Amino acid sequence: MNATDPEPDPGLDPVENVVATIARSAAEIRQGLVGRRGKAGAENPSGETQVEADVWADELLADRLTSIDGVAQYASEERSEIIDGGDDRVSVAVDPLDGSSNLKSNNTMGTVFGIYDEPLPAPGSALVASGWILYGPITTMAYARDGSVTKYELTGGERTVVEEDITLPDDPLVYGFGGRVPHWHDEFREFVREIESNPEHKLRYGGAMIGDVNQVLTYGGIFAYPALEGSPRGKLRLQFEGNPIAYLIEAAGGRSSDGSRSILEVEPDDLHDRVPLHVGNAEFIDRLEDALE
Ligand code: P6P
Repeated sequence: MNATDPEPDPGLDPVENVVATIARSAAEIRQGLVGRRGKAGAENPSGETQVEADVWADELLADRLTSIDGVAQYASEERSEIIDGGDDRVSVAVDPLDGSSNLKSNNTMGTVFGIYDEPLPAPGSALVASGWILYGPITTMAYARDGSVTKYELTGGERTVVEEDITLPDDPLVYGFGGRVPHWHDEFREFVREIESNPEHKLRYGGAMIGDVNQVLTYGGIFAYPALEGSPRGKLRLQFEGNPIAYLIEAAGGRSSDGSRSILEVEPDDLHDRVPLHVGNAEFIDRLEDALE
């Protein structure tokens, strides 16, 4: 850790130290995006072109989170191997910059994290906390632990609670679906048509899953990046995106599904497994699973 790194607090348990360190790093990550918008000349383990900020944010978080007592493992969407510091208490999986393709166009991006109490790769049922930082007009954090979701505003390394015990609004408003329409399975396409047929519902799809999911958390609705013709596991990663998002949305009273069951029940084979991701109001996810049966 270099001199300017925020110091972990030995008085906090590892989970709170991880969350506090990520929150304290958000302002620096946001500032560090400037000047790091170019291609890094490499691909991540999922075969996606990395931008400089992907690599830089991953190295910053790896350095800080592996320095925390109680953190056994650090894994990231941007690196093929797990940093394994021994049999300590928690394992941290991070998508350092979700939606980094939005960097060039200056649109919303985020940092997604999941804290597991089992070695990785692990099912979402092993999560003890998860959340995300959103680099929007304001830098915010949504954080789930012990079945409760809290939202913070982050300014200069400090975090201020702005909402506690958050639940999805009962009347779903927004929807956003990834992948190309011609590649959607017929049953999914039919489900989407039903959602779109309600004039109350509004399309929100911004190219960074975390921005779209945060809209679902705020306004109610559904976000999905489904199984596609030719990509049966969809695009999003189970450890770094699917599980943390599902854990938080379920803690907020919503549901998640891989098409037939909660994302949190999916047993991983590999660290970089993809998963068809559907999250939102329970009524929508129930209807989706009926449609895909
Ligand atoms: P597409 C960003 O690269 C990401 O992983 C998610 O944040 C986002 O929802 C999705 O991919 C966008 O994928 O196929 O629409 O470009």
